Amino acid sequence: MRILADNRLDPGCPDYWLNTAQAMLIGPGQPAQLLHRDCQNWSSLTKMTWPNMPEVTISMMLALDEVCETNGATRVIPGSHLWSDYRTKGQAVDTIPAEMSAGSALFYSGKVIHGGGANLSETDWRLALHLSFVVGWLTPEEAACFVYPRRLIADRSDRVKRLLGYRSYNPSPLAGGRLWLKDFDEWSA
Ligand SMILES: O=C(O)CCC(=O)C(=O)O
Ligand SMILES: [Fe+2]
Repeated sequence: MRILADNRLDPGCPDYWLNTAQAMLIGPGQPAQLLHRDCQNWSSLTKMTWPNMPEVTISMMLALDEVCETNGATRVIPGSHLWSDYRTKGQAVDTIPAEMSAGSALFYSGKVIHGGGANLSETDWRLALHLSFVVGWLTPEEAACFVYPRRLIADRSDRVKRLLGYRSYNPSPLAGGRLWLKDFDEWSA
């Protein structure tokens, strides 16, 4: 994931950060999620830049147990990141299920159409983790620095702290971002 993020997320801007880290569980009988592109969380940018939109967010879906078509595997439309009109939603019939054994992962561009599948089973939960990053010049969906308070991350590296939102934005490719600034010094309360 790190290699992908380093290479794909606006390589001129190394300062990407955590967007979401969630368990994504789909229970028996749950209907399919609407098909969508994750980049449309930042819909103004999508509107302004599509079809030449830079890669601003990438995601990983990690299977914690077997994930199959019947229990709600993520459905994807390969190639939809290249469609000329971002408003084209695609049809269920165009999707394929990303079936995985436990421990496997699906990595996908924020520009590709996808959605959680319907869980058609009677008892089988779809157990997966979702992790996504977003470039440092956009605001993440989750406020990670409140989810992971300072006492939990005190011993972590500066890189991990920055990924979790403990940082000001610094676009310099060399600096790799700084931690929070106050009066232009590192903030260390
Ligand atoms: O649960 C899934 O398979 C996909 C979830 C998803 O795409 C999302 O929440 O953005
Ligand atoms: Fe999504």
